[in-house]
Amino acid sequence: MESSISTWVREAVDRVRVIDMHTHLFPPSFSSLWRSGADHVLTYHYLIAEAIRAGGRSPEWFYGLPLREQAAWVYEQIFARTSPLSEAAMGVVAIAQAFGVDLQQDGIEGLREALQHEPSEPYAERVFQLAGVDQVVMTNDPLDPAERAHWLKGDPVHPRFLAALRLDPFLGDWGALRTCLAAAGVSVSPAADAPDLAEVRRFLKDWIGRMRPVYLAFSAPPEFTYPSKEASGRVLDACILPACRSNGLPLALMIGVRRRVNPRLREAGDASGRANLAAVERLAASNPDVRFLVTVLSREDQHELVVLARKFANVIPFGCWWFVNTDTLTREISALRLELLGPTFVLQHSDARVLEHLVYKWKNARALAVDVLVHKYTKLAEEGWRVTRDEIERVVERLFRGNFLDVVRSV
Ligand code: FIX
Ligand code: ZN
Repeated sequence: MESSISTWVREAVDRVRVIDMHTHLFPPSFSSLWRSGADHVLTYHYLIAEAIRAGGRSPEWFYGLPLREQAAWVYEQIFARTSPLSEAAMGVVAIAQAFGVDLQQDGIEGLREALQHEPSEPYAERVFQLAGVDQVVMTNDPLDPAERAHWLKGDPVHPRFLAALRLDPFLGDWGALRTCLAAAGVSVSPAADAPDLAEVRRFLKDWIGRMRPVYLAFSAPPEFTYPSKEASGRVLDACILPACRSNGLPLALMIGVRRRVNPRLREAGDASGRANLAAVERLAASNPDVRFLVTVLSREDQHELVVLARKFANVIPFGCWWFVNTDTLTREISALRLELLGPTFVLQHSDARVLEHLVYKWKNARALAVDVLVHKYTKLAEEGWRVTRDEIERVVERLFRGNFLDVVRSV
């Protein structure tokens, strides 16, 4: 029985076509935002933080280099001078292997030759096939001028790329939001009063119509609280939640990020902190008609989130985000979720920033699913349950795509 279970799980996990519910990827038509190729793979902000630790140079020196030299320097610190043992470094080794590059023999030049830097539909297709991914969800910021330009030009969105309307600035400081909105041609007063909130609602309606997102989302610091009398609290209650309701869209919350604790490191300078999950509890309790996809950044919050999800069916935990997306922690978190929720969560998302990240992030997610599911199904069989191949396939399908599709379709 044990060997059948292991074969059935492995085969189901190998075969499943993933829906990746959170990435930072863009389709080839959004050319200025497209990221692929060896130099981008090597300058992933996870690796920049690690290389600067190891290499003894300042962030200012590093960011002063052109992209190719940054990549070569990261390569030197992490791959040439030591073993690439971190999660992100091993990811590069896995990408190289998937593209037939022997990194130790061919080095960075081998990787540059095998991976394509320019936007290309056939290349995107090849990477999706290698990763076994069907569709990815982007992170779409209507206040980002570069991104806005692509949408306003009407650049076509490839069907493999789904949109998610990302609203971080709407949950931040009202003054800063006013400035961003003004740049997008929307004028609101310092008061954040009813007419201002009506303007924000109009802006969201307009962008939901243009992007056709599968969910709305924001990331928040540990201090995120609900309800709140601040302007951000009013925007959430009077604009974002109504937009979710009237469009039948879930809201994704990514809580626990402390942005730019080391601003010199730029994107690599964010850290994590413990969230206030009582705020999520109040949000879920007061808005039972909205579904919340929730991920938390600190390891310490994972158990509380799962317990909360047991109490509120409109809370759906998703993925192991960023600093908890490691070999050790994804197993711990996914097993915990299965133990307290059964297969009613979204197993993983990639957070890919560079196209080829899909390859290693999903390879890791598949390996974690095999480990956790073989263990659980073996235990289930020992308890006397006649495990079938069919039920394993259904659970794998739910964890890698079905649960997410149910959330975005069923509201
Ligand atoms: O807020 C987010 O979506 C984060 O995932 C990113 O901002 C972060 O930089 C990242 O890439 C983590 O994986
Ligand atoms: Zn992200």
